[in-house]
Amino acid sequence: MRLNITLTIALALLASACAKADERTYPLQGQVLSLEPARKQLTIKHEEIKGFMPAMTMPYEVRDEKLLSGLVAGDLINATLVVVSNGAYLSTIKKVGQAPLEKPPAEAPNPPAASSGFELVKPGQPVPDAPFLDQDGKARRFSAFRGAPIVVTFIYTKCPLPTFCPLMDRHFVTLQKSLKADASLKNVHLVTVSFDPLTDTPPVLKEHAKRLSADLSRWTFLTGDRDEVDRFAARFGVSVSRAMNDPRDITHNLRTAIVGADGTLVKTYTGNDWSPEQILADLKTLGSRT
Ligand SMILES: [Cu+2]
Repeated sequence: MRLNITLTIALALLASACAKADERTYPLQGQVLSLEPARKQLTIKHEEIKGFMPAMTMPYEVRDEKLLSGLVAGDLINATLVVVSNGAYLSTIKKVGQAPLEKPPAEAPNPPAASSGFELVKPGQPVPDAPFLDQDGKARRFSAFRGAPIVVTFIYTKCPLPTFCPLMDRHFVTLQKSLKADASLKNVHLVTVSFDPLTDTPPVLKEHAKRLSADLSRWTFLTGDRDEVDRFAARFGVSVSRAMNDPRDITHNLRTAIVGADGTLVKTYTGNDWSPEQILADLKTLGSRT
């Protein structure tokens, strides 16, 4: 019995040591802009996290929803950000003050079309066209992908948070595998557009594709003129803002979309809570429709 307990403790210690191996923690200071207790999420406008990411406004997750109780928008907090290989969450949150809210959270809908000049594409409407460069530096217009259904997403390769752009990459890796395995979906093409052309040049995208084991005959990485990319992405609901003093300091939301073989929008997925299974299911209904 005694031996058993010792063994159990030893195993538990070993397990926690392993779990901690790739875990990094950072202090995070900022202001709560909004709370979504049902999704165990809160949006925080935070200061630079030294050695990890610039100042940013982003949604963060908690694993323990009790951490959110008593918090309201406007609270100033000190928190601990835990980053693991495939996720990130806040493990402690301490309220240290209150301040008036300045501006709406980053995930707020884009400004009305009249003021921005960019209207969101609606399902059934043709998606915009734009010139891009692919990972080989070859000129590719978005319209050139017509003829096959496309799943398109928007990322930047330097994105530090595993639950954001890197999650889109992991989902696309999963999609690539499933599309290969399903004969009825074998013509579906994956497209990843970078909204950080300054860093994400064709060679950088090529290296990124390699790291993801992307099959370039089914998955294309695009970069291009920053204004063109921004205009194109905005039509899908992507909003990107870059710091004045460092354009690589990017605050962004996430959008992923299915575009039909005829070049019209089928469906847009918001944020990071869609699953590859959901997209596969939607692609299948698309296949049976045409
Ligand atoms: Cu990102």
